[in-house]
Amino acid sequence: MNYKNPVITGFHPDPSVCRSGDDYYLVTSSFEYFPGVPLFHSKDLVNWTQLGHVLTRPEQLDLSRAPSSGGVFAPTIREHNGRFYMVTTNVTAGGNFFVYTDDPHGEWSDPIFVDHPGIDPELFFDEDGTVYFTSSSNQGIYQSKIDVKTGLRLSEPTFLWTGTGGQYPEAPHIYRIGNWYYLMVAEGGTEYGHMETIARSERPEGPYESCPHNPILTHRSLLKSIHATGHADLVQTPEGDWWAVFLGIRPHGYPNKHHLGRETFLAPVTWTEDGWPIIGDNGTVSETMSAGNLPLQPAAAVPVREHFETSSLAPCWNFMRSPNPDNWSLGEKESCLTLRGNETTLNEIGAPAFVARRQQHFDCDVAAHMAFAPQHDGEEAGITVYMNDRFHYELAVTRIAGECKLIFRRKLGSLWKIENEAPWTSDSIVLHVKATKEQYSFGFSSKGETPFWFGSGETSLLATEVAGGFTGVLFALYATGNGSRCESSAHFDWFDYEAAKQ
Ligand code: 6LW
Repeated sequence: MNYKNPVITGFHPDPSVCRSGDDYYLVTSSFEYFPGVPLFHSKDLVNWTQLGHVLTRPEQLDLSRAPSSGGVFAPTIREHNGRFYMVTTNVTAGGNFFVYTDDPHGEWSDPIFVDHPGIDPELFFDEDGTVYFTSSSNQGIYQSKIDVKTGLRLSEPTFLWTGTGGQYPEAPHIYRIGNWYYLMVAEGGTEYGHMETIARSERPEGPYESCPHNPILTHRSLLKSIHATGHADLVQTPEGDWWAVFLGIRPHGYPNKHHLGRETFLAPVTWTEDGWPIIGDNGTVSETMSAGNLPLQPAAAVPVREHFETSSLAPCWNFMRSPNPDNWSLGEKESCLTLRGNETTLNEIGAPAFVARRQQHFDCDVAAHMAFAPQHDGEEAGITVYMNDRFHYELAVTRIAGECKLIFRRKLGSLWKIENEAPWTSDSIVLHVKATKEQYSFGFSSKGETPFWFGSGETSLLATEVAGGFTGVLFALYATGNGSRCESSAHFDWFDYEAAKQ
């Protein structure tokens, strides 16, 4: 049987995986979005279901000052003696910390901060009980011993390895396999020069000897549909096979551009005769690969329509930064998501009324029914296709000079312009976005019938190569008072996300 890469599509970078029995758990980074660190479960490494997030409480995660692509960087997940640990960095508040749980389907602990520099931390539990904290700092990999109960550092950070000479050696992971300690890292930067390299030692502290076959994964300078492969983590199946999860991108057009962010890929790992792992086909991977012995079990399909009927939001939804509880509610109006805009606009480093899900398919249709009647000039609500505070498109109802209007607006760097507007008298509207690989089309209808198309924007102008940063495009329902708090609320009673049939 074959499987399709990426195994988790859309903005899901920096994957880390662990196994407990025949259950696999995987986390990805989340930057300025709340809750932090999406958490997935799988029985087969191919089909993943999002359980929720690791960092769900404001006490666990302060994103109030996180700029776009600040906040939570790459996490590592590990299981040790029945306890699960997730370690990461809040680059905007507090630095390195970990949380733990004995039930990955439940709540995780408050953060335990660790006074160790750098990003991309990992915890390695050695057989003698020593716990090593390893991270990337100052163009090198550094390690200290810690007390995992308190987070206190028990030794000074010491230098381990710089990798093979690529920029940004990062995402270190240590594995005890056979008689060796392997130290695997990403190098080259998370863009087109990305790669994965490995070294080994008889001791966790080194000295580490570089693998003669490095890099063990890279697509740099190859003619491939997948690029930027790297930032890998290894896992062994109960049957003894090894697999790697890692990030990659799917650029398109010329020159290359990608707008769905960095996604999570999977590839088999084979071992050379001299005892080194190689990822995929001699360090390269494809969109269709053999699942080998993996016991494929398709995950349940996520329903197209979100009815907002439950007391909490489904795991796919996200807020911008530390959410303001006054900005949103469920159930205030029956079976509706209600957004009440505050003064913050989508162009700022703040917490606007914003509830978003990732774009996970190049071709997809999004629609939402909104009831909204702006009472004051500047009150605005609608749907945004959002890459970051400087690059986004929106279709919205607003009031300008006493008149209610439907607008289509584009924010592209320093350009900010309403491209189309029309008088709007109804307090009910269905907003539509149709995405293809090249273009977003924005339209409206009254009950969800064929939309009247009202504006469009290139996907390439929201791409990472243009907009910068570490994230990918999200579709968000939002509201803003453009400088003051809205008196009028926007009510959304359904939201559709439908991948186009292949
Ligand atoms: C991640 C690090 C990186 O923590 O980007 O470029 C950071 N390298 O590995 C955000 O994904």
